[in-house]
Amino acid sequence: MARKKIALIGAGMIGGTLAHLAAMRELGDIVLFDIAEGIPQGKALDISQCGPVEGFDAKLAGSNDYADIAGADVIIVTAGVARKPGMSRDDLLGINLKVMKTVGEGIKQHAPDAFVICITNPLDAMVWALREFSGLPHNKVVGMAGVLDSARFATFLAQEFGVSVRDVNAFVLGGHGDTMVPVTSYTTISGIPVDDLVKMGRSSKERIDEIVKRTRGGGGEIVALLKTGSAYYAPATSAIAMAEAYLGDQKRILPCAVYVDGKYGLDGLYVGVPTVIGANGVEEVIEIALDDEAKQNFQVSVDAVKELLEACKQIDGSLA
Ligand code: A3D
Repeated sequence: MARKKIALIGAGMIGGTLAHLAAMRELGDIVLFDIAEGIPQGKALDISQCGPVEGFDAKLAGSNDYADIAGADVIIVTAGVARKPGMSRDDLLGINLKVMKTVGEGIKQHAPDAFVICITNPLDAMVWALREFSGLPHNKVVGMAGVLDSARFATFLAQEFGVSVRDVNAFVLGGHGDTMVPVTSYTTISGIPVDDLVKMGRSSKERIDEIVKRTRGGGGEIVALLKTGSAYYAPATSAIAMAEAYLGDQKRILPCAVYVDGKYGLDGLYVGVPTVIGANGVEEVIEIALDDEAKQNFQVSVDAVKELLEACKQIDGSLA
């Protein structure tokens, strides 16, 4: 069987980490694409030289030409800029929207059969725009945020309860950012709901509320520490888990930013919900019952995503 091909659009901090992880796990041969000349080539060469030490078989190539992504099975998009001091949210939106346009057109022309995972921020708007510009089916274009957000939630909960991260199953819904909805009633430790553990006196509502708040601000906490960029190890690992679910037809239920039409009261919006990922991409959106508080929070999140989409449509008339 031919080896799979993974194309990484954007060879920055997350792109480089993705390439390293994908090579170590032998997901396939890897193409790093970027508009910056030399960066994707240099990273590809550097990572390929890990091969003899790690013992992985993966060919890596760097490119500035979209033709080189042809035939990719999975594409992970991190191209764009991060928000810098003095830059408004609309400035960022305008810049990354243009990037999504060129990336979407590149994918449409050269790799229309790929499963595409978008990471570029603002996530819920960019994954929508990328789908629009690429014209790929909705089930083949997803956004990575929920896996990362729930990993952050799980990390903090494992610390709080003094248990292994492996036993924590954390549940996060909604858009990526301040309005995300960590749902404690569906968050369990070895099957025991966190809310029950609180009732058993193993933590308090106040402590869990603090953890929820810290999870919502999880990206910002890392930006404040790094000062020159944003998180990249955990975002890359999270996207690789999604790619593996697709490539291995694993039918994993992962929180992803997907196109929701007819569930959660939505008629066609990209937002974070539990999703079955398998060989057909998004195979199912799972609609769970939400309590009143989660429902309200989810609505706030949905409204924030809708506001971003309106701003995108103002900037690029072709999206209206
Ligand atoms: P960075 O290291 O700056 O890499 C971005 C790369 O994109 C750079 O190498 C640029 O040269 C390249 N680039 C810019 N324009 C284009 C273009 N038109 N075509 C191809 N490549 C281009 O950033 P990063 O890797 O740290 O982060 C990438 C993105 O992920 C940013 O938008 C972050 O905000 C976002 N991010 C999202 C999450 C989520 O959970 C959703 C988490 C962390 C970062």
